[in-house]
Amino acid sequence: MSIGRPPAARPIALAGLLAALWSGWAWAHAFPERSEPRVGAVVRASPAAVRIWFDGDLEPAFSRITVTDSRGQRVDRDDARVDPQNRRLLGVGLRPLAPGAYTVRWRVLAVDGHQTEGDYTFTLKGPE
Ligand SMILES: [Cu+2]
Repeated sequence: MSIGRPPAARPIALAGLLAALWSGWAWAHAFPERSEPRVGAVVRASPAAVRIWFDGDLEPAFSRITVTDSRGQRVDRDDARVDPQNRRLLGVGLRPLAPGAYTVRWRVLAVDGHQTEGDYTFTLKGPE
């Protein structure tokens, strides 16, 4: 079995990811309304945190975000939590990031008892 993959596979994989992402959101019970960084964003400064705002209240004990770099290494601070002042807001702190692509994975339990999950990417652009 080959562990390499042709360069052409990457855009196809990303397109599939986006399709899964949007269809997942459309059918979710608590689904994201917006996020920082935004889905697919290219940012110039290392963000201090990832935050996702949902359309319904979350169960804090079963809602989490992880962020990984292109090698699959965790770059979040493992401190994901629902904001006590806003139970629709889930956030996690980030370590200082190097330029590159990052994947945000979230899994939440809505107060109606339904779990949803998804992922998206953002890119930290290096100096020109
Ligand atoms: Cu539901």
